[in-house]
Amino acid sequence: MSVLRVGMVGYAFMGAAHSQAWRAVNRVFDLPVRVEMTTVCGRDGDAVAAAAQRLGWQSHTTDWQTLVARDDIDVIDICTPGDSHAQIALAALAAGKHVLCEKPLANSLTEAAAMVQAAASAAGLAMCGFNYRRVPAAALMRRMIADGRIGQIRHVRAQYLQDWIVDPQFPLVWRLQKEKAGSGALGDIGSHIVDLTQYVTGQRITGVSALTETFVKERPLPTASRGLAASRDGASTGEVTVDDAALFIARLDGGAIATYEATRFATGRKNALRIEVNGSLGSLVFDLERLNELSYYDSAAAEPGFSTILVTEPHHPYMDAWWPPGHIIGYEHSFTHQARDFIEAIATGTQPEPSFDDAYSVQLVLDAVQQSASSGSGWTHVRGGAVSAVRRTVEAAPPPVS
Ligand code: SOE
Repeated sequence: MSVLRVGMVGYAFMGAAHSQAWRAVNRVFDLPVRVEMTTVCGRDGDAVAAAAQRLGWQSHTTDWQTLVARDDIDVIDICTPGDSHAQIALAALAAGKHVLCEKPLANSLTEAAAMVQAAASAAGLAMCGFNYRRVPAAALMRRMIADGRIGQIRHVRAQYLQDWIVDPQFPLVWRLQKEKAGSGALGDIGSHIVDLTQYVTGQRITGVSALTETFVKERPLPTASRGLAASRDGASTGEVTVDDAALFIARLDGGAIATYEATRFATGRKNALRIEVNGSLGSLVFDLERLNELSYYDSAAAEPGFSTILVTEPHHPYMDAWWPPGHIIGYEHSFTHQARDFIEAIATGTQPEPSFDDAYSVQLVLDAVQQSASSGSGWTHVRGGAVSAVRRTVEAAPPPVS
């Protein structure tokens, strides 16, 4: 069996989730390639050494520039805050590596476009980590919509609700700083429901009308123990420069209309992602807090009513690799599925999805939402198409493995 040597940059929440996936993927799925967790990279030498030990990496480094250029690395997995995605991805693609980059793809359209362009001409393959596509029930939702089970799509109703910054004393962490995170709830969790919509419906969002709000505009600076710098001028608070919540309506190119709500101020809602699609023949509902289930309404049924599909059968997406029917799975499995799909794409030389093009289409929506909200001018068209319409099937794939 050949080997795919991974170098991962970043080791916090997403780094831990990706590590779990790299550790598990060959034990669960029968793949032509074996993953080697070669090196993890982070800025703090002691912390990254501890992370390597805890997460199962063979070695660690503080120098991502050297890491991406190394001959003994095939894949760069980017799990850093958004302000470094473009820099790392561009260097890794230039060095011929395959790249998996956490969502949202970048902090700005300009950076995202550069990443798409680099990916289009690179030897390596590039994918963005919208992991919720890989929850079996979400993948089943897409399959059922593609099979015409709910007919012509009329409505999409999507929400992603969290509450971790309701307390005004919660510190000004990087996710609340525009220069680090690009945007707030919009990019962090709104991007997931935009991607999920486009994935399950197969339709693209063409226009939006939006409003955003920052409820708490000033927050205490994080203490050094949280790994973040205190202000140089001695101030104890700083400005929140991102949105706390983003609401928008949208049109899709297949004729559907949609509503979106992404907020970190939905008190009591910890990580509540829900997407409902209503079609001419029925409806489908996915709720992350019940991720093994898919709710289905079939108007042609003898006794129509919402029924629950328990998505644990071997014929359901990804489930044949796991447990007997009825034995449920969880959040981290979506990352294992993501790793599986990425590895298979590399092994077969096909473009993994979501590609950087797909992720760019999400960025275009985020950008339109921000424009609509900041100008207050209402309807805003999502700028046309992907930077490169190229969906590559890599004919002469680079040797993917060592
Ligand atoms: C934080 O809001 C976060 O970790 C997101 O960044 C993830 O993408 C989401 O899966 C859970 O919430």
